[in-house]
Formats: sequence, C-alpha cells, structure tokens
Amino acid sequence: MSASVVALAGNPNTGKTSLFNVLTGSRQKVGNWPGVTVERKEGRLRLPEGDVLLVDLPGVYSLGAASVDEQIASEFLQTAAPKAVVAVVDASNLERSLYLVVQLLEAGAPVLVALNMVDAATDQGVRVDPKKLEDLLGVPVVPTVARTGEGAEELKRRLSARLDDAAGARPLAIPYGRQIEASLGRLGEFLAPRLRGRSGIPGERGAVLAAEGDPRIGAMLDDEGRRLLEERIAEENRTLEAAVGMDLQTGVIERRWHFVSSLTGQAVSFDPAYKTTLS
Ligand code: GDP
Ligand code: K
Ligand code: MG
Repeated sequence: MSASVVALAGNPNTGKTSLFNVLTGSRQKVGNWPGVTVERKEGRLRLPEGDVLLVDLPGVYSLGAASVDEQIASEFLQTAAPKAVVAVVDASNLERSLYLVVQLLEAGAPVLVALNMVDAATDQGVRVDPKKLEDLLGVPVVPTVARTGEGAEELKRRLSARLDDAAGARPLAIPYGRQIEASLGRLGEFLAPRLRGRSGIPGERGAVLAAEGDPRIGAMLDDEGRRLLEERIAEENRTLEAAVGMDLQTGVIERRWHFVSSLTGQAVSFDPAYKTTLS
C-alpha cells in the first residue's frame, strides 16, 4: 500500500523548505512538476504509525490559477487529495499568510498550521496567540522555528493525531454577507448538477471558484454550460453592483480579506515594551 500524502503549503519564504528539511532529513527526492521546470521536492516523514510522503508545494499567495505555481498547488490539492496539509505561515507577517490558510479551509482541506518564524516575530515585538488562532480557525496551530527545528516534534505529534482522526475536515464557511452569499447560492444551484459526476467539486465550492474566475470550473463544462455560466456571472455582477457597489469577484476577495483581518486582529498583539529602533 502506498504511503499517505501530506502537503506543505504556504506563501514564498515562510520556511516551507526549511521545515521540509527538518521533517524529512535526508530522505528526500528532488524532481520537477510534470510539464514544467518548477522544482518538486518530496520526502519520507517518519511517524510512529508509519511513513508518510511529504510534498513541498510551490510558494503561493492564493489558491487560484494566476501563475504556474498557483496552478500546480491548486491542482495538487484537488487531485492528490492529501491526508493533511501543513500550512506554513510567517508569524511576523500573519495577515498575508492567513489568506491562503483561509482559502485552504474553505476548500475543505485537512489543515494544520505551522506558525513559523515565531523567533522573528518576537524580535519585532509581534505576539501571536496560537491557542486563540487555533480556536478561531478550528484546526491545530503549532509554533515552530524551522531554522532550528523547534516545534517540529510537536508538529509531528499533532500531525499523527490528525491522520488518525477518521472524521473528514468540514469546509469553513466565510461570512460573505447576505447579498454575495445569495449570488453564490444561485451560482451553486446552477453548477451543482453540471459538476456532479465530472469532479469532486460540490456546487457551492464551484460557485466560489467560478466567482474568483478560476478557469477550472469552465473547463469542466461543455460549450453551452460555459456560455450559460458567463451569462449567470454577468447577471450576478449587475445585481451586486447595484446592491453593494462591487462585482462578484471583487466582493468575494474583499470579504475574504476582511475576514482574515478580523482573525489577525484577534490573534495578534504587540509587545508594549517593544520600541522601534531607527537605523
Ligand atoms: P520557503 O520559500 O517557504 O521554502 O522558505 P525557506 O525554507 O527557503 O526559508 C526562507 C528563509 O527564511 C531562509 O533564509 C530560512 O533560513 C529562513 N527561515 C526559515 N524558517 C525560519 C524561522 O523559523 N525563523 C527565522 N528567523 N528564519 C527562518
Ligand atoms: K525561498
Ligand atoms: Mg521553498
């Protein structure tokens, strides 16, 4: 039987590769993603219940299809359906990092957060409360310093527990507001029967992806379906422009950022003793 797959995801420069090295040691293999020259690293991670295959995904800021890196990460999460996704976030730059985490949770991915670079955050007088973040996100949050390996054992422990947990991850529902949610609901009803059988994507999820302009949804429809989808989106855009002054894509992205900001506001504080030094 092949080993369970666990993915490492995160923004560029959050310490994914450092953490990958800490977790896999020398048990790694470097290649390329199919068809492109983007490096693909995978390695064996030893856990008490057996080895898992750890895959270091390209660094991305969002789970769309705006770049080759984003396409690789989105496709991998969709098709390989990893047993867990370790989302590596930069504690000194939490807000930017959390956008991707929220997208992963929205997609129903089984996430564990590695709250990395806590040393750098502390140096900058930034305190992130891991317990608070854990409560807000509803998934494990483990502080780490990938450069030294601090927190790696606790991360492995929480990962084991996550892999043992038979219950699947429940997708996070973001509060998009009444009008946008109504638009997404209508798009979801349109998409549900058309995506059924063609993908593992439920209608509501397809609606969010289509709203963001993700070409994968159109690609799953026939010509007529694509034409109708475009019509539907144009119609929702007109409705929303009149009601809230933005189109669907802008609305979804803006509300998601708003949600991320509120999470950050609750989990991050600044050390009052910390004084900025001018250099
Ligand atoms: P990736 O782009 O996400 O794969 O990030 P890397 O693993 O390449 O790390 C980017 C930079 O951050 C490197 O210089 C690492 O040495 C550094 N780094 C990684 N983890 C930590 C950490 O926990 N604390 C600090 N201070 N630096 C780190
Ligand atoms: K890097
Ligand atoms: Mg890297």
